[in-house]
Amino acid sequence: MFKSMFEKIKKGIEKTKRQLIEGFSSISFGRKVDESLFEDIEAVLLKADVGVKSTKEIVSFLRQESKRRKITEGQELKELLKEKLYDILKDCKGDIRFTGEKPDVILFLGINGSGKTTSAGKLAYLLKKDGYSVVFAAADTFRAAAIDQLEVWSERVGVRMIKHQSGADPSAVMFDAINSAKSRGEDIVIVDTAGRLHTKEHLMKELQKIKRTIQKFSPNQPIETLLVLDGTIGQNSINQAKTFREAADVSGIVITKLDGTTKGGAIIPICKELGIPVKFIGVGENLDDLQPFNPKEFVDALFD
Ligand SMILES: Nc1nc2c(ncn2[C@@H]2O[C@H](COP(=O)(O)OP(=O)(O)O)[C@@H](O)[C@H]2O)c(=O)[nH]1
Ligand SMILES: [Mg+2]
Repeated sequence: MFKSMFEKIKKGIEKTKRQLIEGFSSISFGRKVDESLFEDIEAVLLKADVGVKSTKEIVSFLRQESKRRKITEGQELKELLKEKLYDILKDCKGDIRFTGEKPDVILFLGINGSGKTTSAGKLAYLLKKDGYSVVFAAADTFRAAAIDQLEVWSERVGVRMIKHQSGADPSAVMFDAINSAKSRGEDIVIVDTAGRLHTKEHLMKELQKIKRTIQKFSPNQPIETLLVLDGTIGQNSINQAKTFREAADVSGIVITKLDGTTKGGAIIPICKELGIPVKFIGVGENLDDLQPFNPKEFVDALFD
């Protein structure tokens, strides 16, 4: 189980890995440490969208620390680099914080196309596999197609879904979904929201209304407000995330599409600059393509 998950992550971040590894194999860690090796590492990190700031920090750490430890072999420098990446990412993780209230509510936020509905579906699959009963709230009522898309996931995963007509008030859908789950004693409501982002004020109002509705049931909810970021836009997602962070208490980040991007290195500045744990990564479009983010496995997979 653990092994297959590891393989999956490896496969998922293959493109990122290729970007890093190909760079590394072309420079070859099998040589002595010299100035050009640092330059090559720097170029590779920048290409993987680690960002100027983090890249500088990493490379200057490598320079100083390799001097201090009297490292002369490229292979040892590679280990030092892994150590540093792990050090940056190690606290950037977290499990879902269940309260055991029935239902616990998990809210998905993010702009259109970031992967909210897909991640909601995949998370439902993971939770169901763990024995939880899950209900979807189709609170993206903006487009009929959005409701249909969630419905497809509800059939695939085998979980109930509460929906209204398109154009209905998202809060009303949520209210019904929570009520319905509560009366049946079900464990978790997963809320799929619309990704409209007119203005910050608009976003804030909408999110506050959603929150008020949820808190009519319990002040402890939602247990998670997960912000979904599209991994293919790399570091550009950071500003987007800051806007959402100001509008809502984002408790965790989901980075999607890490299977299809060379910009997966952006997870490093995302972790450093936002101070919000990355709870899951999306590595494909199948049911089992959502992984709890595990920094150690992630770094190992990059260098394996
Ligand atoms: N390759 C890949 N595609 C994904 C992933 N997550 C979402 N997608 C695709 O991204 C597109 C937008 O996803 P969707 O869930 O509809 O985004 P939403 O608008 O935020 O709900 C869809 O075509 C998904 O299949 C992922 O982890 N990997
Ligand atoms: Mg959607």
